[in-house]
Amino acid sequence: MNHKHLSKFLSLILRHKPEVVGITLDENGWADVQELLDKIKQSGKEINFEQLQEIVANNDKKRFTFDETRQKIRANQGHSIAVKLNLGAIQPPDILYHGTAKKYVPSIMEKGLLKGKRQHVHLSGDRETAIKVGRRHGKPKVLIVHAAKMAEEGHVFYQSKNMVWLTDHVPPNYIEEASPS
Ligand code: HQG
Repeated sequence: MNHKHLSKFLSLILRHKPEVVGITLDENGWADVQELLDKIKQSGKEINFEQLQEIVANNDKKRFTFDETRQKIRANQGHSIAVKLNLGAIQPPDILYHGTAKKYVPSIMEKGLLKGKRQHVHLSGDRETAIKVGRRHGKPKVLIVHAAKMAEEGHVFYQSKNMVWLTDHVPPNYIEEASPS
């Protein structure tokens, strides 16, 4: 498998369905590296430790991290299964961005941003990243989130190791439609 396919397969295993290769994650989302490699091979796909290291180091979004011993690996964010990432609450900047598809905007302006199947709502620190995230769903639309105001009013923010901003829910009153750039 090439880098992109392996990265997608690892996302599936480490964020959503470890059972596809018959492993389990611990409560903090860590998988045993040797077991992961063995079970991926048993599932019929080619992977070795060097490729895994390459993905951890060079993946475009730094989606995965080893522990200090390199015996464990986990996804930095994006989980649908319940894992405790033990991220500390952190003060967000004034404004964060959410990239979505145009077709979702009416529903978002009504209900706010919902985390859906994931553990958090995902926000980006810059508009360019938000456009890329939105494009995954259709014609991209960038929404401005008044994050500092949210924090002031009691909403908690986290930042994943790969710099994605996370929160539980963004009510509509903190969301503004960005003018097309
Ligand atoms: C939308 C990628 C209707 C939301 C990215 C999004 C990210 C609503 C979709 C990470 C809604 C969920 C997550 C509402 C939210 N009504 N639609 N009330 N509230 N939505 O994929 O944020 O490449 O679960 O706007 O970079 O797109 O996988 O979330 O369009 O960080 O590493 O519902 O995934 O990272 O879609 O993406 P997703 P997301 P990776």
